[in-house]
Amino acid sequence: MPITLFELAGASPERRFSPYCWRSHLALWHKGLDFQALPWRYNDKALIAASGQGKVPVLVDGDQILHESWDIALYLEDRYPQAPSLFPEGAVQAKAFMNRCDSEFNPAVRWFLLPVIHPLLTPGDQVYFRQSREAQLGMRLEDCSQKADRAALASVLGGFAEQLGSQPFFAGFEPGYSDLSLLGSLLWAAASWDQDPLSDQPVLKAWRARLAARFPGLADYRFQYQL
Ligand SMILES: N[C@@H](CCC(=O)N[C@@H](CS)C(=O)NCC(=O)O)C(=O)O
Repeated sequence: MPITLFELAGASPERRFSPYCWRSHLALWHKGLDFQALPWRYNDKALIAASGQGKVPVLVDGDQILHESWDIALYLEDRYPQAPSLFPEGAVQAKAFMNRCDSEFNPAVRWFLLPVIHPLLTPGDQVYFRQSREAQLGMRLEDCSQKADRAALASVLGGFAEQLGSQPFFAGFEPGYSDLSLLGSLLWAAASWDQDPLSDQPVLKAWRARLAARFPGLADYRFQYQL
């Protein structure tokens, strides 16, 4: 039985916009593993109940059921050591970089994304998304744009561009989980928002094009602009 990845989808099944699910999806591609990536919606909690929690990504590999994108990456590295390593940069560095994506880029971009994701969801998921996100944020989705700060986003991206410098990938000469983490977050944006956060970031744009070219399967999914 092939590996199964449950990942968040909009009303259109080829619109996948979870940054965490993309990390697992890209990790499976990076390792060259055979897998099926099944669309999952917020209201499909029963489908992943065996994982003992209610969030995706969920990976099923034989009798192993995993959740948490980082734990999935560690599992794949351990279970499939003969496939290309996910951590050429070292697992500690990769985790630190992933945490930086989660603590710097994701919070800066989410104000642009949350309002545009809502209409892309199934009608049932629209209700769940509005209730859960508005309760978390303490504001209406429509008011998120007041927090959307282009200068703050540009400053975060500038920091990433500086770190990349003249290296081809964040992990070094070859891509690693650091690269997959930031690309995962950028695919969250690309799947939902019609504006490219990298439009004024030539260094990162060239990095993304280099990395995306490694994953021809991206062509099967729906993005708002050319990566
Ligand atoms: N730390 C987790 C985060 C997973 C997560 O938040 N997934 C979201 C989709 S982006 C989810 O499934 N949310 C379900 C819900 O809000 O009910 C990971 O890295 O896997």
